[in-house]
Amino acid sequence: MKKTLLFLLLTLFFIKGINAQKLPSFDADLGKKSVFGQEIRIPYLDVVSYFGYIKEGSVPDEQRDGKKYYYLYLWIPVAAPEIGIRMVSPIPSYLSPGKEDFVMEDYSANFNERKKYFDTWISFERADVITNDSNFVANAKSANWKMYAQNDDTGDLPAQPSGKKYNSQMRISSETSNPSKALVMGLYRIGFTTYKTGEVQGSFIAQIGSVVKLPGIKIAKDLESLKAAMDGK
Ligand SMILES: [Ca+2]
Repeated sequence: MKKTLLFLLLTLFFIKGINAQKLPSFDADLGKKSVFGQEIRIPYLDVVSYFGYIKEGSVPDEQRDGKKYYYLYLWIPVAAPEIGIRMVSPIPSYLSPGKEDFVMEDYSANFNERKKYFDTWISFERADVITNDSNFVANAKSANWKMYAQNDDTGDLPAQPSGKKYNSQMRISSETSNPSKALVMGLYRIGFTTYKTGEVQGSFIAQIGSVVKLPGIKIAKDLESLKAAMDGK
């Protein structure tokens, strides 16, 4: 009896310990309710993670409004009613990639430097490319991109080592009445840079949350790698 109790207490302690070693739950807007003045949200059903690192002297994918922009390309294989995007820098020491997670080569190569961080700023855009065929990369390179949303800071995520809550998070709802802002199947990209004009350097974790399962979702730092991943190579 005593042993059982001890076991239960230890298990509880262990579970609580694990829960304390996680990012906050990534909750959806969809189905949000207010009960007795308290906001209740349901966590995203599917959350995929990308572990990355931008090293010193990296060449950005683009200069936009004087800012050094990097992209993560996403293939979203099914239409989604809502998608959440968040980015945390640096990657907290208690997080490491799981089997399902996407990992950038530079993340593993710069593992010892993972405490370096930047003030994240993110955007989410969709390309007018909706089919995966042999022209995918060429089509994607000349695609038109539609801006869906941008975010600089959120109070929902842990503070950066500076003590400032400068990490980023946003939720995007599919606008069914406006086809140009619908979350249809196709090619998307998360743009990221730093709030102040300057160098983007350090480790980051990007997460994509969805209220529906996204089987076959792929994330990659360039279009060629994305195409290879989409083709299962
Ligand atoms: Ca920020």
